[in-house]
Amino acid sequence: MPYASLTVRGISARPVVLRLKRPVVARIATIADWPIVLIDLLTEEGIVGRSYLEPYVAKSMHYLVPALNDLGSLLKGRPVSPVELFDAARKSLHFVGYEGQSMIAASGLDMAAWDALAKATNLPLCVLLGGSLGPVKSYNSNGLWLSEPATLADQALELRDEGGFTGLKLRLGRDDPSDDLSALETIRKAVGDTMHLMADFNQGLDLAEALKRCHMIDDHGLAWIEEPIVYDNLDGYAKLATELRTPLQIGENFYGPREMHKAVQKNASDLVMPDFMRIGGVTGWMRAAAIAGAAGIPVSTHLYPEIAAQVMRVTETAHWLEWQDWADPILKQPYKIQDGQLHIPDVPGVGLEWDEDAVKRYLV
Ligand code: SMN
Ligand code: MG
Repeated sequence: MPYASLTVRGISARPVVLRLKRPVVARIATIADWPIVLIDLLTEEGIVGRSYLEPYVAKSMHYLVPALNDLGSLLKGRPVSPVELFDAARKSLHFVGYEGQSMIAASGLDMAAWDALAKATNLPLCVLLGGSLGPVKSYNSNGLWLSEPATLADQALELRDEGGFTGLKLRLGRDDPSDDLSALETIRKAVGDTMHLMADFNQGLDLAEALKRCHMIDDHGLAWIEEPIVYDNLDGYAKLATELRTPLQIGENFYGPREMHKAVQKNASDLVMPDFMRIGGVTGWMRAAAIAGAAGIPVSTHLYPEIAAQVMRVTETAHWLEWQDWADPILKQPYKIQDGQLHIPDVPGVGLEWDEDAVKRYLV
């Protein structure tokens, strides 16, 4: 039978804002309300590809939603071939620049296109990509923000028990470095030596401070130290990576695989963790994962646990999936965590369905 592709009809993008159970309190921002853009890629054949974007800043949805609608009009009538749609979307925004909102919109489109294609072939996305259904090792990133160190022991246990996790991420960058040390020690005492602990400074330090403060925690057996300095100071990262024994982790701010390639060439980190709305969705991830695989660098994911689980099943140097349940309130069937592993449902595509009653409540 000849191959009949799906045809793009358009994109529907809806902005919602959810209240976080444990607000983000990081060195660079406090976020209590979490913006999400729900994307439906409509096809002439009736199949709907779904994805979402989490752009941190609610106001940015004023620009993202029209950008997605524009991509829908631009691509109307084209076959749903995700790599070609992604490249067409990128080229259409070439003069705007390759980073920022332009990449974020193209990434949202890309993830929805892959979902549509997988649904059309009746396969889970990880199977379409050449892998198999199965669990993915995850750490819990739902909390341990910059709160009072004494409160963190109970929270760490709570987070561990949300899904039998063997890894937890905490945030560092309090004004007084000794408060960071107490936070770290309190958590370590509560969860014991076998727990993998990741520590994220959220770009909060300058290089001189980072050298000092990372050395202070360098013998704490951390799984990694993440983003101590501003994300694009790759020379600074290369210096830190040389100085520290603890693995250095960066990548949630790589805009596309080429930016990651630059970081790899500069030996800017020991580990990488691209984010799906910045690396270029599934297409960008596959290209970036090939670079990391060739360089022998372990790859972890950032946000978007559902897409993350699918691609980690086919990622050569897959390391840790970052588990966050922040989109769960608008999902009909959130993914399940068990024994510290995320389980991919046996359904065509990615398995994202919106809970329309919840969407009505949170629509802005
Ligand atoms: C992060 C994620 C989401 C909001 C703020 C900070 C963080 C991470 O950098 O790596 O989870
Ligand atoms: Mg981070």
